[in-house]
Amino acid sequence: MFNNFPLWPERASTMAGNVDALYIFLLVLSGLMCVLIYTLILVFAARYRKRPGHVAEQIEGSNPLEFTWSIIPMGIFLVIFFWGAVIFFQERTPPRGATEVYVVAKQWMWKLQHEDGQREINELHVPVGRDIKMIMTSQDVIHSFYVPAFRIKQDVLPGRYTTAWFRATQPGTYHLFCAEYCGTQNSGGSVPVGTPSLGSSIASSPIARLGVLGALGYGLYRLLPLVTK
Ligand SMILES: [Cu+2]
Repeated sequence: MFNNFPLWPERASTMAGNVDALYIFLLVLSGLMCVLIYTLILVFAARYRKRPGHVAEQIEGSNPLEFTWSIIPMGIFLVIFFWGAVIFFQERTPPRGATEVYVVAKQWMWKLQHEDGQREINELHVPVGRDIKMIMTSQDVIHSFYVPAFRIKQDVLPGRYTTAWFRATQPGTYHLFCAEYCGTQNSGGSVPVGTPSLGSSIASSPIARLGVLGALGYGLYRLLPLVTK
């Protein structure tokens, strides 16, 4: 139903539904609180307005009231905390056996290299239904790998590796943005998601097809100690 809602990007990864559910929960909760607070303001303003013949009565606190308005919000905040934490850990923990893609960001492009050495620029061809883990670094400034349809966004920093992962759920071509203001031309790319057969044909292409530089880069990635499985 939300796929046609213009304020929502497409949902094309296993994570997208979870992130949206939490977001919608926060939106509805904030909306309800807003309505409740403004309604009470209006009701109390009318009910306890200054009138001739009425003298204000001093109210000296109430323990049940204090406990109620402390415990109920605390419960709600804890729900938000644990729900958010579960999604955070899912997003931060690439599944074992994920297919690795090496990503180097630079002004202004994404350079991506598959496990078998195949390279792409500003495009990441992946199959549906496979876990893809990006191991990323930057050649110059801070960039941010952002695919709205997958609900993933991860800073890409010079001198450090960061990772992100996703599993695409439907074929299509999705925007790949840089979500950092990294220069006068923020880089933009796409993630074409194909069928499993397309993906396996990409994955099975021989490393021998690489140029010398590509093979060197592949070897360097393998050697660097920070690249983890
Ligand atoms: Cu950038």
